Amino acid sequence: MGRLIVVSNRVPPPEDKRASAGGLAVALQAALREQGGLWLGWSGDTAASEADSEQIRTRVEGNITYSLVDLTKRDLEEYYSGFANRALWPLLHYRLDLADFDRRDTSGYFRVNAFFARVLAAQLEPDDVIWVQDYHLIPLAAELRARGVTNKIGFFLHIPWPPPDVFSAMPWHRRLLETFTSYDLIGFQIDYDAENFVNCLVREGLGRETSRGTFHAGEREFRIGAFPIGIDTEEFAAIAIEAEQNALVHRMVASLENRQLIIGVDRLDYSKGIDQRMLAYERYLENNPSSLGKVSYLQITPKSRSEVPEYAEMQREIAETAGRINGAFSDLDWTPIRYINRTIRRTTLAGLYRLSDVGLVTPLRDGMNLVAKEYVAAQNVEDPGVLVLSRFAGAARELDGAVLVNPYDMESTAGAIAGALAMPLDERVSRWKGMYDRLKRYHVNKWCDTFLEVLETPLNVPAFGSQEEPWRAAS
Ligand code: ADQ
Repeated sequence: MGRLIVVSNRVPPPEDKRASAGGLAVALQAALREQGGLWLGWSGDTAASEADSEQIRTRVEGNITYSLVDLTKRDLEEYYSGFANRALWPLLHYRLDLADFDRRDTSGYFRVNAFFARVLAAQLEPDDVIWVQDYHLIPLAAELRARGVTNKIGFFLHIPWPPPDVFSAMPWHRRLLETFTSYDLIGFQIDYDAENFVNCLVREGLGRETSRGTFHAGEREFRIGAFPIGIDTEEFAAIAIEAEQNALVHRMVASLENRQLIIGVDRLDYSKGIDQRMLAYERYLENNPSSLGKVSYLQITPKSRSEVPEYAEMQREIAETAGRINGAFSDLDWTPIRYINRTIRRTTLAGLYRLSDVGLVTPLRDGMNLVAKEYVAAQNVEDPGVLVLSRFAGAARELDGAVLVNPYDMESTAGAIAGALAMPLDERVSRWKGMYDRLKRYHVNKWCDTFLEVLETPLNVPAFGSQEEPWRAAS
């Protein structure tokens, strides 16, 4: 087996060691270490000119080489902030109302993908296996094929894929869809996304299924499947136990004064439904006057993508909602919402999850949602908290012990919060146990290994048939 080549928009920085890195970066690094390999992506720095962006920097750590590319300001505006984050992100999260389909951004997106392909093609060896991550880099395989690359290329989409009527609202939907047929394996988080994608291909007449999970388009055959991403379950559980000694966690316990705690943890993003969640909590307070002063809701939300106007607007709205609710309900010694706009160390976060009676994870749409999984992993076996989870998060397909809610329905989300806070211990334990066992089985390393195994399985050998759920092909 050749080297593994990972390509993603960002490459993890060198200081991103185990304590701070998320499970995904750690799992990909483990796979790279096992096979030896290369990780290519944007460095996070802006190049002063196009000529400067041609200077590729490399960093070698053991048998992993990191290949870092600087992008120009124009590239970043068009490819990253523009097409990726103002067209594809809202479109793939079903938010046509927020999508901005701009011609210049679109050509910037294809141009930067062609640039990445040129940089990668120059470093490839014949039996390298390439794994492309996420929506920033969809046309990469097509650009590589155009340069004569015949290596195996897989693609994994971390975010949802909508049905054809939503996707086809983008003026360049067919052009983008065509580029997918250059991959050997296209992976989605859950079967619903894979099904939607297959429907898009079929609707456009770009592919047909030849056998379970295998598709044919023009001269090419490729696979489509669902590969729900996991977390480093046992390690996260261990961090959460250690965090009981953490000084910040102690301060939090002291400040609660025996109140129940609800926690929400999300990047500041409209897909996460933070405003709607605060309104549901407000409804819970209104419907349950006896809870006033007895419950605290901690919402930890680091800012993200502030350069995109829709995000700045949303940031203002959420801060206003939190301020209004606090103004209406606070007492001299109690604030109903503690709203924090910063990143928290992974260890502290694990301790805070463990401390919380309820994990409130209510995205309007989410590919998977790792916070839901981390919350479950962090719980105390003897006295676990309750996960209240949106049915529109990919995680809802797996975490059947959660209290599932429709985040657009404030009244029933408020009811679910009340039910979760009052849930008896035996029910909490039995709901939690099934979820934790599942998270142990579908660890992030298993996600990584399974994807690569299917990618490397020849097309005439069944790759999905014998697999235990949830690794099932779209059919
Ligand atoms: P994201 O949209 O970023 O990921 P999510 O899956 O919830 O969403 O992952 C967020 C990560 O950031 C979690 O590991 C969480 O602990 C961390 N995080 C969030 N807030 C934090 C804070 N204040 N401080 C520190 N850490 C914080 C995309 C898709 C998801 C998909 C993932 C992985 O949108 O649906 O699950 O990729 O495939």
